[in-house]
Amino acid sequence: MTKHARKKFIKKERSEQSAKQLTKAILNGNRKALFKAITLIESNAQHHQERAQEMLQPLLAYAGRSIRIGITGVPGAGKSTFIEAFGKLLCDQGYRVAVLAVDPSSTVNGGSILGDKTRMEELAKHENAFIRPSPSSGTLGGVHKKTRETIIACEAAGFDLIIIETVGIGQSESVVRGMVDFFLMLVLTGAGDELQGMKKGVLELVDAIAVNKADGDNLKLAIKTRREYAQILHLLRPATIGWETKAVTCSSLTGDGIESIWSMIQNFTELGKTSSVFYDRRNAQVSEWLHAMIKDRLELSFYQHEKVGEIRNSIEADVIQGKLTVTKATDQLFRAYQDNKK
Ligand SMILES: Nc1nc2c(ncn2[C@@H]2O[C@H](COP(=O)(O)OP(=O)(O)O)[C@@H](O)[C@H]2O)c(=O)[nH]1
Ligand SMILES: [Mg+2]
Repeated sequence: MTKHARKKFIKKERSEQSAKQLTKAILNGNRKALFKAITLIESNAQHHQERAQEMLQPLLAYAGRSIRIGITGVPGAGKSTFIEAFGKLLCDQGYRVAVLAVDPSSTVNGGSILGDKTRMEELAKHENAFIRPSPSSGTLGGVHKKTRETIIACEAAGFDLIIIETVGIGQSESVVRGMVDFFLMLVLTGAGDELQGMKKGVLELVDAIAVNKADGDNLKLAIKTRREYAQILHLLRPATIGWETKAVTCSSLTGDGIESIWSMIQNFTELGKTSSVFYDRRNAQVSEWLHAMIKDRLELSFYQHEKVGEIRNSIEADVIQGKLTVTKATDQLFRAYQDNKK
């Protein structure tokens, strides 16, 4: 063995060992190990990614046993406050709850993470809770992959519920729908106004709408808003086969309606497991994840390809000037891509 090869071998041995140790610690529910694991998952460094994969592979067998809940809503709808109340209720009942925040806006507005942390202060202190703010960088697709892998690590560490908070900004909702079992949207009173600005499509992604802040002077209006949503939902396609999308009210401040949201989610899960809709969705989600990753990687490999890079601009110019059909241009680029691979 050359000196270099030996160095490489030792490095690999070491990282394998530490990945194994990490895997073991996670299975023991060690919170520090889980934090470390997520840091590895979120890192873009090649050697971190490799270690993350070594660690995740054996964890797979222990994953999948939680209920994954997505929470969306416009900023200010009360998501963090809701998660605090809901999470505490469940933690007090002995469930172990992990909260992951997928907040693409936090890259732009760094303050939101801090804000959320303070709002979930009590939950964060609970021995049964684990709170992890969103990755601070990456594309939507990248965040997606990392969050999914983080879910696996949290499940292997024994968390019964994984709550994913997202910001209602259109694109992130379908991403989160693709990784959760139950999707809840928090809304504010005055459905009319909000519905105008909201794409109908979002209502077809969620399993329930909760009109939050149904307390004090706002209670009456909240009840009215709930009814308006219920009427609209009747006209739309439900997100989950065999489940009618529900409209409810709740207050994260007084706690009203929070317990019944939990009963609703339990009911949803039981129904889905009996009919197998629950498992079918999970299977479809994993397939989608695989296909999305293949697509990402192919695209990257195509655009990073040297030969493709050399001819791409001139071919594109020909297309724009009407000298070449788009199909022919694609054929030429693919030929360059494939020739060089052989
Ligand atoms: N009255 C009332 N205020 C609430 C309720 N839930 C949240 N809030 C307030 O609404 C504001 C936004 O809440 P936050 O949880 O940060 O919303 P997020 O941006 O959706 O995470 C905060 O000032 C909360 O105190 C509620 O149920 N009732
Ligand atoms: Mg929040």
